[in-house]
Amino acid sequence: MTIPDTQAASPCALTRRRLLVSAAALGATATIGGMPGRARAAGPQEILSGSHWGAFHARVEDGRFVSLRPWEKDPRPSPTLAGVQDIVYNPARIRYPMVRRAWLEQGPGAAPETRGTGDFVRVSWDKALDLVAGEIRRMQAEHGPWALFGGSYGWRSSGRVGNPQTMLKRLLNLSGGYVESSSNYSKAALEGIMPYVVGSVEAEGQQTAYGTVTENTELLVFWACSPLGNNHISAAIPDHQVWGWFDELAKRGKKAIFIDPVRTDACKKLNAEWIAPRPHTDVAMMIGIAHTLLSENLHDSKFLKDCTRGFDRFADYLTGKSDGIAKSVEWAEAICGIPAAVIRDLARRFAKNRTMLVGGWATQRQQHGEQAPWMLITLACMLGQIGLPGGGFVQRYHIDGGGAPMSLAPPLGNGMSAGKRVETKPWTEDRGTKVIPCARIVDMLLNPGGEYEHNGKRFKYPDVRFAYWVGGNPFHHHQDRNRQVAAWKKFETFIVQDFQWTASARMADIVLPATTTVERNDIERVGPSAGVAIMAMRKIIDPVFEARNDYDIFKDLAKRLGVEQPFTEGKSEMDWIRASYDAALAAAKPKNIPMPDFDSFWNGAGVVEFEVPAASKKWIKYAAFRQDPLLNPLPTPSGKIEIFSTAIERMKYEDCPPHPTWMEPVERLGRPGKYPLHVNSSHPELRLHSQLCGSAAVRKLYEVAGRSPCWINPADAASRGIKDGDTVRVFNDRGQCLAGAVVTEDIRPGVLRLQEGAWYDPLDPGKPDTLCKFGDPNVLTPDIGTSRLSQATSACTTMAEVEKFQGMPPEVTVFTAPARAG
Ligand SMILES: Nc1nc2c(c(=O)[nH]1)N[C@H]1C(S)=C(S)[C@@H](COP(=O)(O)OP(=O)(O)OC[C@H]3O[C@@H](n4cnc5c(=O)[nH]c(N)nc54)[C@H](O)[C@@H]3O)O[C@H]1N2
Ligand SMILES: Nc1nc2c(c(=O)[nH]1)N[C@H]1C(S)=C(S)[C@@H](COP(=O)(O)OP(=O)(O)OC[C@H]3O[C@@H](n4cnc5c(=O)[nH]c(N)nc54)[C@H](O)[C@@H]3O)O[C@H]1N2
Ligand SMILES: [Mo]
Repeated sequence: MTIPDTQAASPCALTRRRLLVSAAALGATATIGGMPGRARAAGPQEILSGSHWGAFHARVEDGRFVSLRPWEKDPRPSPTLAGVQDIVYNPARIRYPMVRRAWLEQGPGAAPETRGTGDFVRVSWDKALDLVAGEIRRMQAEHGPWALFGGSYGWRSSGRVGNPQTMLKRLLNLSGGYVESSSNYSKAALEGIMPYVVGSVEAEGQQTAYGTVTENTELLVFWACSPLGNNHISAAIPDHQVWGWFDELAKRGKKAIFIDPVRTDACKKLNAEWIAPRPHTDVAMMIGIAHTLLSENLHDSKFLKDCTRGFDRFADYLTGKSDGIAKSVEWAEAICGIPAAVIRDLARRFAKNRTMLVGGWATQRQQHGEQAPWMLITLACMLGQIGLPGGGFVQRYHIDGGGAPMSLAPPLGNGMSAGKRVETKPWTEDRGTKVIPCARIVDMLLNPGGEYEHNGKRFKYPDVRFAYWVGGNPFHHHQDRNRQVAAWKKFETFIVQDFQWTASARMADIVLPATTTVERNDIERVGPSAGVAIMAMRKIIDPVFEARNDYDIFKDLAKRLGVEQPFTEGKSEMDWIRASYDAALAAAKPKNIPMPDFDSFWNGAGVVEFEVPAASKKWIKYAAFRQDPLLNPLPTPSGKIEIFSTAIERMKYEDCPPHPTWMEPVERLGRPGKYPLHVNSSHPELRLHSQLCGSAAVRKLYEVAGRSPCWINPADAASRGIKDGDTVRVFNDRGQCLAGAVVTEDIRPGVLRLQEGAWYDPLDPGKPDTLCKFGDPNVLTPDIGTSRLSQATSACTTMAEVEKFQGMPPEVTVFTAPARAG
């Protein structure tokens, strides 16, 4: 075995050498030096590791990660996996610490209009860390903890220990405090409303097992849900079990309906019925179905009486007793565009069959997004099948394999905690809140001291001047890009720590290059819900260029801020990995679940698999509650599912009434407005948000005219003279972007699909209304809260127009480092 020279000097390489000796002495062959599969002789080596896109064997030659192949136990490897290698050696890689020139020469806050122009100066790591630590100290001294934003949201990488967001919080907590963010961009409206309805955030953990549905469900309804496309990835390491489930459903010819403006892969796979209402009108359509159930006496009065509260109030709304408008199928048709007869027929079929309503989350990422999940559950309550095998509702089949049966895998430890908060200055009420809803960040920047409402209370925005972002890409995930670019000028200092030149990194004052997971060690679960295995994510290669591990960066900052000991607790990264595994081991022991000790695990196969008990495969959510709602109440005020909530009624929010309600959004398809087309910014099959967008190998799989694809129905394309493969310009009053036209019958007329996560590539950086050259839908989306209840993102409330781009389209330049930052 040869150890490349670059590694020989590292402590890790020394450990490997020592292990090599002992492994050889024991006569081990395949397992050498913590690198199972490494051949003893010089030459290529293979290392097993994992990522958001799957587990894989990495091939290493002369210290370079040259290729990968999927883990043999992955039943359906994602085509994106190649990107995991491609992003390591990539022209968009951040090579060195960088500082924006004006900031460096003139100080914090100088010439904010040069943010994003790419005018960076390379500095040494020492200098960069001095600047960052100095800024944290200055902010705390001149202002106080309310001036620092550490709520850095984002999906980072897989890995239990290498969580840079926890590290950032720990550093900022130990060194004076900061402003935090709450909830997420994924399902904040659902998380806002569900505690009032079922007493928990609901769409977490084990859902009714796939097998239960296969065996018992007669009619499977996917409502705004893309169960294959969205299961390519996972927060941990995906096991892709859902494909096996779909094979089985297809084999059995399971009856399924997909209600979605897009005909998804899953819909095609099951050869299912496709119903495409106008986007943003699902609540009206569901209410129409509910009206039929009530008027035709198809609802389950016993279930409603025993297990729910407030149906009578909702029934008065359905019939029009409360507001004078009967919510008939004809009323619903006028809103959602689906013929009344079809809506009525759906109601009858739902009631006649064992029906499972499977909700996705796009409909709650819209203005009034609280209503769709609430109404889905209300519909399920009326059908009365909640808690029966294969009936009721589920809101998590499309992510992290939510219906995969839970294995015996014990939970891994989470590495370090966010630590103890030691505030430099007392945080008085006039300084504003300590926690903002994450999607309200731009409102916060534009209105320091401004008041807002959230979940029944009033808050005040703090006066933030500094932000440090790790593991997230706000110039992908946030809405109304141009408003955001303008608001960002408020920051005196914006720091981004990432491994690639995302749009956010380009907007930074200080850029710190981090490693990717293949350049460090970590540990993770395979199959998050099911937890079929625990896997070592072993370091594959040494850091590329001057990239450093997040842990080492934060450790050095902690040292500069005088908090190194409380930050590290004297532990190395490997000590934290061991502690994470040992937590699982400790949980497994009393249950007699077999697991090797850490050293055998790490130096051995690097993967421990777990059994799936038979009972898990038949798991039914809410079964105990249904069986005896008095003995097993839900943690709501009534112990039942609340179709009417007195707690919400007390808030008096006209944008979130006390029972599910149809409310017109600010803009939607089917209502007079300036722009005629709905923009569907659903999640990309072949990326995780903006992650892997930097990979040319993966982009090749979907790019059109060198840009992100824009799906358009043939009718809409023809009336605009757009042909498949054309470069198009999508625009509204908020912004504009280019994209590549895909003319397809798989999208409903009146709807465009521009998948989220396409890198923002401004033609004229920092200028309002500049053209994004690659296809970021968030130049078009509005930055408004769903309601005062949740204050979640309304990304899916967007209308626009599209035209064929005339002239020579500008070159896409976002996939290489800024010219002066090479
Ligand atoms: N229009 C529209 N917008 C949306 C959505 C939508 O449906 N429509 N969806 C929203 C949703 S649900 C979400 S969750 C958000 C997602 O938004 P984000 O989570 O911000 O998106 P990611 O692309 O996953 O960004 C992760 C970033 O972390 C970096 N990173 C990865 N690993 C590491 C690491 O180890 N260390 C460091 N320092 N950095 C690392 C990556 O390079 C990348 O830049 O987007 C939201 N935005
Ligand atoms: N491959 C891949 N998988 C992912 C992600 C990713 O980036 N890539 N992101 C992950 C994350 S963080 C999250 S939060 C989840 C997101 O999970 P979701 O929010 O459920 O995912 P989306 O893809 O935005 O939307 C799901 C489906 O809803 C449809 N839809 C959109 N608007 C409407 C509407 O108004 N009415 C109806 N009936 N249907 C509508 C879309 O066309 C799409 O097919 O996905 C996760 N899975
Ligand atoms: Mo998300």
